[in-house]
Parts: sequence; C-alpha cells; structure tokens
Amino acid sequence: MSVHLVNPSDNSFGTGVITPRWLFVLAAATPQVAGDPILVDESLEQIEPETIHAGDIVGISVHTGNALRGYAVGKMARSRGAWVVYGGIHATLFPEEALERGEAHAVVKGDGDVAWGKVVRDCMAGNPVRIYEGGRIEGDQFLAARWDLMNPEKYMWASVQTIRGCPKHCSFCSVWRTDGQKPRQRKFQSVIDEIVSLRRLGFRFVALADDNFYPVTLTDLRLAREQNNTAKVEELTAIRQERFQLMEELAKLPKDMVFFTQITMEAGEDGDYLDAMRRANIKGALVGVEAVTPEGLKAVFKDWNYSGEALAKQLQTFKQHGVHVLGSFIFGLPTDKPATFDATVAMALKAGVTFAQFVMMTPFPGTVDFRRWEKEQAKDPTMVGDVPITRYWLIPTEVRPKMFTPHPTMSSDEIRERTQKVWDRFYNWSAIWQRSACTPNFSARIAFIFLSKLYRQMYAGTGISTDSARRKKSKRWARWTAKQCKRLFQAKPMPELASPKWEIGIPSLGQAAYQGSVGGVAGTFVVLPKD
Ligand code: B12
Ligand code: SF4
Repeated sequence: MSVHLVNPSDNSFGTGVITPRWLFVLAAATPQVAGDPILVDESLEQIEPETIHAGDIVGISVHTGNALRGYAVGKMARSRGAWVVYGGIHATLFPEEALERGEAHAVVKGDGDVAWGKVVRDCMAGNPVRIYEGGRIEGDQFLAARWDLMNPEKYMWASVQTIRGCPKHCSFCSVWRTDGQKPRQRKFQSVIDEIVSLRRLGFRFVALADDNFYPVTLTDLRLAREQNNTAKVEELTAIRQERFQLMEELAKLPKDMVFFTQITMEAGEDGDYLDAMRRANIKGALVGVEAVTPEGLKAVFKDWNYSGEALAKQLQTFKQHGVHVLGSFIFGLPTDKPATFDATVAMALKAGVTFAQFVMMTPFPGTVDFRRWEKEQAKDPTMVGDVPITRYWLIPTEVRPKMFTPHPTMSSDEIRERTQKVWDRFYNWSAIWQRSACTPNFSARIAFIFLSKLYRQMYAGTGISTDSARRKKSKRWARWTAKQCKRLFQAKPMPELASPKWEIGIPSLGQAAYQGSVGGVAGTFVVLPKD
C-alpha cells in the first residue's frame, strides 16, 4: 500500500516557480506506518496512472482553478481501486461536489495537518468517513514540511508559512472566510528551523506563503488603546512582538537568503516594520493595490487603501525602506472605465513598483462577490452547455469563458484586450531595462530581465490570451525560460548549517509586551564542523 499526494494541474512546465507547500506539509502529516508518501506535482509533470494500485491512498488538493483536473485524477485513481481523498480550499467549500464529481471516498474540510493522519489510518482499516472536519488549528500545531522528499532541482522558490488568516475582509478574497480573521501564528523557532533545513538543501529563495505578513497595523493598536481595551492591546502587541522576533531571527540567517511575502499596503506607514523586513532579507512583497481610484477601492471593500498621489507615495515608501513591491491590480471592477487601464499602468510605473500583475476580476467561491453574483444569477441562470456559469470551474477549459461577471459598460473582450495592453506596457523591454537598474550587478540585472519576461509570459497561459496557438507558443517559451531561471536561483547547499540553539524562556504569547525593538529570546547560529 502506498500513499500518493497529487497537486493537479493541466499546465506542466517541468520546472516550478514556487513549491506547492501543502504537498510537503501533508507528507509530514502522513503516519509513519504508511511509509513515505509519493509526491506528484503536476505543474512539473503529469501523473502516470500505472503508479496507482488497488488499496493505495490518493490525496488530492483542489483550489478552484484546478478542481476539474483534480476530479479527473481522482476518478482515474478510484477506477484503479485506490482510496480517493480531497482537501484544499475548493474541497473545503464544496465537499459534496468533490464526493460526486471527483468520486471521492472522503473529503477533509479545513486544515489537514492533524486530520490527515486519521484519514490515512481509517483508509488503511478500510472505513473512511465521508467528511472530516480539519477545522482551523492553532499556529503551534502547524507542521513543518518534509523538504527531504522534494527534488530541489525542480523548483526556484521554496515556500514556508508563518501565519494563517487575515483580519481584513476584501470582497474578492476568500481567505478571511476560510482561514479566518484571527491571525494564527507559528512560533518563530519552528519557522527558522524549517528555513535552515531548506538552506542546507541549497535553497536560498523562500516565499513566506502567508495570507498577510502584517496582521497588526499601527491603527489597530491605536484604536484598541483609545477604547481602553487592555486585553486587545495585549493580544495585538503579542502578535506584533512575535513578528519582530521572527524577523530578528531571519536576519541572522546566511546573508545570501532572500525572502518574499504578501502584505497589506498599511505596512507603508510602519517604518520600524519595513526596516525589520529589510534586515530580515525580506526583499519583496506582493501588495494588493487592487484599484487606483477611490470608487474602485470602495467596490472591493478596501477603502483603507490609498489612491491617487498618496498611493504612489505609499508604494514608494516600501522601496525607500528596501522592500520591493509586486503590485497586484484587478481589472473588470464595475467602476472601471476605459481610462482606468491607462491610469493604472501610469500609476504602477510612477509608484516605481518592481513587478506588477494585472488580474481579471474573478468571483472566487467563498467571497462576498461570489455570493452576490450567485444570488443575481439565481433569477435567470446563464448556462454553458449543461453547467451554470456560477460553477464555471466545471466547464471544460477549452470552452470556459475568460470572464464571468458582466461589466456595466465594457464587454469581456474589451476588458481582456485592454488588460493585455497594460501587461505589454508594463513589461516592454525599455520599462524592464529601466527597472532592472535596481539590481546590484550585471548578472543580477540579466536575471531580473529574464524573470520579468517569465512572469509576464506565464500569465499569458492563465487566462489573458485565449487562442490556443498563442498559448502553446507561450508555454514553450515559459518552459525554456523557467529552466534558465532555475539555474539563477540555485545556491550551493550548506549541509553543515545547523539550527540555532534556542535558549529557554520562550515568552508565551499572552505575556509578551512589545517594547519597540524586541528583547527576550535570542537564537545563535552554530555552524557544525564538516565531518
Ligand atoms: C502562497 C499562495 C500563492 C503563491 C504560491 C502558490 C503555490 N505554488 O503554492 C502564488 C503567489 C504563486 C499564488 C498564486 C495564485 N493564487 Co494563491 N495563494 C497562496 C496562499 C496565500 C497560501 C497557499 C499556501 O501555500 N498555504 C500553505 C498550505 C500548507 O496551506 P493550504 O494550501 O491551505 O493547505 C492546507 C489545507 O488546505 C489542507 N489541504 C490542502 N490540500 C489538501 C489535500 C488533502 C488531500 C488534504 C487531506 C488536505 C489538504 O491541508 C493543508 C495543511 O493544513 C493562499 C491563501 C490560503 N490561505 O490558502 C492563496 C490562494 C490559494 N491563492 C488563490 C489564488 C486565487 C491564486 C491565483 C489564481 C492568483 C491569481 N489571480 O493569479 C494564483 C494561481 C496559481 C496557481 N495556478 O495555482 C486563492 C484561491 C481561491 C480559490 N478558491 O481557489 C487563495 C485561497 C487566496 C485568496 N485570495 O483567496 N498563490
Ligand atoms: S485580499 Fe489580502 S488583505 Fe484582503 S482579506 Fe484577502 S488576504 Fe486579507
């Protein structure tokens, strides 16, 4: 009997940009009695059906974008006599769909770190239940990933999660509804230990795969103080202190390490935080700008973001503190007009963001936008074949529309074409060359140019370009470029690097008090002799 964990994908590039973390976390959650699981990441290569045997257990993770492929893998595995189990955000939201369409024996809702062990044991005993409630586990229960099972030749960036959940409530995002609004933070020691294990393998680029790396803003703290809410102040302060402690320890890691994360724009007001990020080698962060107009921000419940001149200034602040920004913008909001596209790219260039992505408005399940749209559609459902458009992920990719929610004044084609032009303008050779001046030397500059083009090209296959000839061509190009880029990310393994020896007296979250810079526990790195 073998356990297989499959990350489904229709698009295989041979090289992956970021490791799908769930694969290696669930590997760690697999009970020893079942042996080491076999990991298949289809964004590298497709699964070979003949590797699945009767009685095997196949765990499949689905998000909305890969649900259809995931169900095909599950059906194949079930037809070969395996136990089929789904998990991940989409299965959490639509467990019945995974049971029916994906022919699952079982579905895990929520976190898998604890639940997966029980599922495997139940399957081995021949009696899994239909639904397992994985729930939202606490930060100190998050498992470290089994990086020893990863092929380091295949990925550019590893991914380590330090916190789950986000206190905001943006209308297009499901994170706050599935992962919750209460930040669940891992102890910094376990994060550092895991990163050390990655650096030993030769990984120096690590994505901190967090929903929001800045869970407590200065405004949150101020409001709690103004309300004389001592308990809240203590709770927020403790979360914030743990963040600073983590960054202080990251700063002690080998100097060639580079981290990247996702953060809200409010961090731009918090110079101490940005400085701590810079010292921690968190060189870049995806910042959800979403819209450049106040109306657009209001439409996505993100009116705490800045617009206009203040926006440009706020984004520039990140760079001034040494943190590069990947600005994320959404097109297709009801408030968008033809002029919005020009204004957005002009803002992205003016604000000096180092990378940018321009995504099309997509109603993801579990979001406020989705619920509103589903309600409207219930009155007069639009069908594609026999599938209602509100279940767009079940529509075969060849005929799946690229936009789902109609815009009041622009057609989907117009929005797509204009979005495409924005990508082209932001990533034209001259703009990339100018931005590449931020790199320290010539080879880094070349790497930057490659990466910018790769980034732009990989998106061409995920919705912006529709015709299959262009898709095929961009896939070939992306495959080749990804391979070249992988080389740029390789570092010499450091097998001798040891984890810090943690001193006793780790402060409990409740006791800690933030004092500007953080004292308390300190880790010291010990480099063991080579033999
Ligand atoms: C890091 C991240 C990225 C990274 C890295 C992706 C990668 N290669 O891993 C980048 C920036 C590249 C990215 C890109 C995108 N992302 Co993203 N991403 C995330 C983020 C913040 C964390 C994912 C992560 O690694 N978590 C850590 C692991 C350990 O947690 P996990 O995956 O949830 O797995 C746990 C459980 O779900 C469960 N589980 C998961 N799988 C399975 C399987 C089994 C069998 C079992 C039992 C349990 C189980 O157990 C795990 C451990 O507890 C999530 C937000 C989130 N909270 O999930 C969004 C998220 C997954 N992304 C999202 C989206 C929309 C995208 C993009 C489409 C964005 C865009 N417009 O381009 C692209 C699509 C990329 C692609 N094709 O996959 C959405 C998905 C929504 C949905 N309904 O599908 C999320 C939820 C964020 C959101 N705003 O809502 N993403
Ligand atoms: S988009 Fe970002 S800030 Fe908004 S709820 Fe989602 S994770 Fe939080």
